Amino acid sequence: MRDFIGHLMGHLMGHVARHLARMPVAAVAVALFANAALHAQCPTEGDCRKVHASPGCVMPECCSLVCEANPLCCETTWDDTCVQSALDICDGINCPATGECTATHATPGCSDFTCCDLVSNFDGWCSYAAWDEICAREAAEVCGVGRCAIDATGAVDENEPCYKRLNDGCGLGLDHDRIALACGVTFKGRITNGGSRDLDWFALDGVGRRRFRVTVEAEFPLELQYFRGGCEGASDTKWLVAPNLCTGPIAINFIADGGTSSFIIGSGYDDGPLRYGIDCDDIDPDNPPNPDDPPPVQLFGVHWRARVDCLAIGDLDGNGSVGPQDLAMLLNLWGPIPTGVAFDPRAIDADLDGNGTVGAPDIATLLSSW
Ligand SMILES: [Ca+2]
Ligand SMILES: [Ca+2]
Ligand SMILES: [Ca+2]
Ligand SMILES: [Ca+2]
Repeated sequence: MRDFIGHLMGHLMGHVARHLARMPVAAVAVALFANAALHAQCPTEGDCRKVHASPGCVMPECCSLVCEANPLCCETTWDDTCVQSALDICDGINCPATGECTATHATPGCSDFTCCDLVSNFDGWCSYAAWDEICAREAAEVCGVGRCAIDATGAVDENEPCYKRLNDGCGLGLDHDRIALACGVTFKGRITNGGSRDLDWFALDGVGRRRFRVTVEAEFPLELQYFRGGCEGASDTKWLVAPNLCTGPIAINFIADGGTSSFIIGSGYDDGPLRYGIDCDDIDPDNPPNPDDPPPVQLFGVHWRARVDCLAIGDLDGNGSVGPQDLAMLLNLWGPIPTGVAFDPRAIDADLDGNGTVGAPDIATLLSSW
């Protein structure tokens, strides 16, 4: 149902509607609480939606909202009036709630406040509609993972302030708006999704098929794409990889097609892009923040690091030379490339000429780069 609604809304009203459909609770909660400390007595024990003898209740924001309106709820007892206020005011604030965070359940929210709050902050659906399989997967990917910090000393900066979009490829037009590729160079940059979603595009354009290895690490949920073609006409996203958060560098050894193609760093999961939760505190000199604006939302770090290596096309194992192991790998993969299975860029690609089959011409190509 969620997929259907998301899909339908995406088609009907485009990006904005889809964004809103997934974001209502987080946006409301952050707007409400960013500038306000929690009420001194909140949170305490007891379900906000049920009468209990002790003052206060377990959901921090809801407890605060109710006690601001009716201080007795935090001073004497959580009675019928407090429950009624909670039901009226706290609609959609469901952290914590019944149910394991890593297990699917039909009700919104889950039992671990920190995890429930984190996931709901970037996927409002989870504390608004139901804790579905996507919420459970997101919880498994991000909850309990400490903040990771990457070391990008000496790397070449993408030079894109958080408030500008300078290398966003088809978002701007490909001609000048991608990071120029340089073999053997480590780049660093930041991804932010406050305002429009940041994507950092690398230009891989060239004559003929070429092999690259990209080694990437990030402080945020990382999404990698290979985009084939220009912005008009028949272009497509050939693959998408979303490794778990903070699991260290991942290396992808792949063959790029001849002509125009791009490698894209963004933020997201297997289930979709991350559109919320990595703001950045760069100040835009032309548009400084209003003191009444909520502060940046920083659920994750913003930094990424990516090294691009240009390999010989016959270097299947990516060890820097073409030799017997590469030939052995090619022979192992002899025959037609299976169709109808999702392309995995981490799989070894031995179809050096890209004709859909690993065969004699590919051996010739491999030997020519021996
Ligand atoms: Ca960037
Ligand atoms: Ca960018
Ligand atoms: Ca090799
Ligand atoms: Ca071939």
